[in-house]
Amino acid sequence: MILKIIRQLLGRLIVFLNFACPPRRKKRSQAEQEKVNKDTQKLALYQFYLCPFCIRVRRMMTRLNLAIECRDVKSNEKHHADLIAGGGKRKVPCLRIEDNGKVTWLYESVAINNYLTERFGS
Ligand SMILES: N[C@@H](CCC(=O)N[C@@H](CS)C(=O)NCC(=O)O)C(=O)O
Repeated sequence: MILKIIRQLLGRLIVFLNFACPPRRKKRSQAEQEKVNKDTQKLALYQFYLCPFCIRVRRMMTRLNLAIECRDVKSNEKHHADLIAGGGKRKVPCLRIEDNGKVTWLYESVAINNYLTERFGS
């Protein structure tokens, strides 16, 4: 119970710090950004709003200027069920990647950030 409260408070503090110190957004030409926006429609981040590891990924999304849909697993039962059915476990963050009809579920914030940086960072 106490641990849960501490986790909640810490999560809120990190959300606030993230809000107060947002990363600088990557700038692209309009054509490049449109292409990136199209590509990111095939991605979805399964997450909790207050999870520090999810905030780490959301910051990277802001830094790389990526409009990836965030699907909250705590407040939405369908997203929760989809994560478990597709990814295999209730752990966030998890990035759902659709590529030519094939779906991959990528866990671990560092692995997700590496993937996003490699794909959209240049
Ligand atoms: N090493 C992982 C840690 C992820 C993690 O611990 N996520 C927690 C939320 S902060 C989680 O999914 N816990 C499962 C649960 O609460 O059911 C990462 O960097 O992504």
